[in-house]
Amino acid sequence: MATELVHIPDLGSSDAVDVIELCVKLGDMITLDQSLIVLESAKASMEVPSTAAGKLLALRVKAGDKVLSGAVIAEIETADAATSPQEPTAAAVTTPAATNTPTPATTVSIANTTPPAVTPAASVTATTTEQTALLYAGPAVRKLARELGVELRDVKASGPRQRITHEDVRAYVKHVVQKLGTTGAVTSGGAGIPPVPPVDYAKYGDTTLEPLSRIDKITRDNMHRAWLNVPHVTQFDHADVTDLEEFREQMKPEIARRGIKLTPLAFLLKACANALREHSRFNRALHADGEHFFQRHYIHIGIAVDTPLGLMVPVIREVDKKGLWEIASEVAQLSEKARLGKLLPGDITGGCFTISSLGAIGGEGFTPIVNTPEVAILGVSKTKIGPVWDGSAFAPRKLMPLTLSYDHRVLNGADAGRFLTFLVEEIGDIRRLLL
Ligand code: CAO
Repeated sequence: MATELVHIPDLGSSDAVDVIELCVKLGDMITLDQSLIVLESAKASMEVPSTAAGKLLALRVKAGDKVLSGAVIAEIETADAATSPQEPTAAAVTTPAATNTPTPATTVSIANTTPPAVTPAASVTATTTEQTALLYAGPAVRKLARELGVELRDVKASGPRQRITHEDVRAYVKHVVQKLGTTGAVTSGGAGIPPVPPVDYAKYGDTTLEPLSRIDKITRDNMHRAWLNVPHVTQFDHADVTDLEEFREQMKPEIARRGIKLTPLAFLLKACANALREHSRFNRALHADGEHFFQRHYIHIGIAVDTPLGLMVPVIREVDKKGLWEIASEVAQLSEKARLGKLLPGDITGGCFTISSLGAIGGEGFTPIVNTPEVAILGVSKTKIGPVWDGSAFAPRKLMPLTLSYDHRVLNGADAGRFLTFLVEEIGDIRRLLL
């Protein structure tokens, strides 16, 4: 018998994330890849799988803790591991040795603590007593709350030691529904925005009131923020993808051999990386003081992914330095992770620009909302065959509709015209992607 330590994987970010749920309890027999805990950042939640199989001897974190990459989360007694556990340094864990039951009295307030140096070994930081106390709920209750889109901090606890029960969550939902009645009055965001008048929908037919999912709530807030803050303008064009599609057709045997799906999106990502390099104003972000801008010197591009959980935007890093196969493979991996709800904070942050492709779904064009603080976003619609004048006659060509929405505080119409024209040229003649 030996003991193995399980760590928080590389989150791809130096920000601490919340432990929102423990999925296992002491003494459980753990299988490889079984989810041990659930982490949640501002943008996503993720389950941390076990890297060892065996009996759970100790949990070093508890719900409400904040953790960083590399923190030890569990000790597992394995049947055949040869190594003994490497103990974290004394400074590694600032919360008490974790048990399944959080003990608010022994948690340390951040305000009273000098934060330890951030090293993988010193990665569990303390939470405030208040925060921990508010998060007293078992995994099943947390799951229910997540499914119903309920913030646990809004729920009044009635269980022993201020524990939130299933009933508390249901009572909260009932209370909200009663409060809203059948009108669903939508309040104004303030700042002089006129509120939408309430409507008694039940007057017109049967209705039910359903909660938004957590990801849908995040999208709601992000879109509203971008819509209110960013003066949007959208530029339209078509790229002639006849040659690109012919090339993809020729590549079919190699696509099959490599097992990597080479869709137009990989070409678009590469073309956008070139466009961002040539038109660096598109790689700016406004400083909050309104007097400066940040000029990014890297090219990370987000792709909007439609998932059963809601809209997510994983980010492909350093697109300018990658080849088409590598990009295509990352698109497949990240969109799969998004669909499984397994994106890590590092997968969804740091984007410079976004592509939203509805090409596989349909439509002739749409005006995407800028993923602020980025300053532009490309919308891609379904390729159709259309007539193109070749100087003497109309020829049938494959045309891909492209729309570019941009933040008019940072970019002008002429910038957008140049950027989109450049993109159309790159996609129209894919040899240019090499330049
Ligand atoms: N025109 C015609 N066909 C297209 C196309 C286009 N513009 N873009 C892609 N296609 C084709 C692909 O080539 C593929 O067909 P083949 O297998 O024959 O090559 C098929 O459509 C399916 O593509 P896909 O969706 O699997 O892959 P993708 O690389 O085009 O897109 C992803 C990946 C993750 C972007 C996509 O699956 C997705 O989630 N799109 C939705 C994005 C979204 O919701 N945007 C709105 C956000 S705002 O609410």
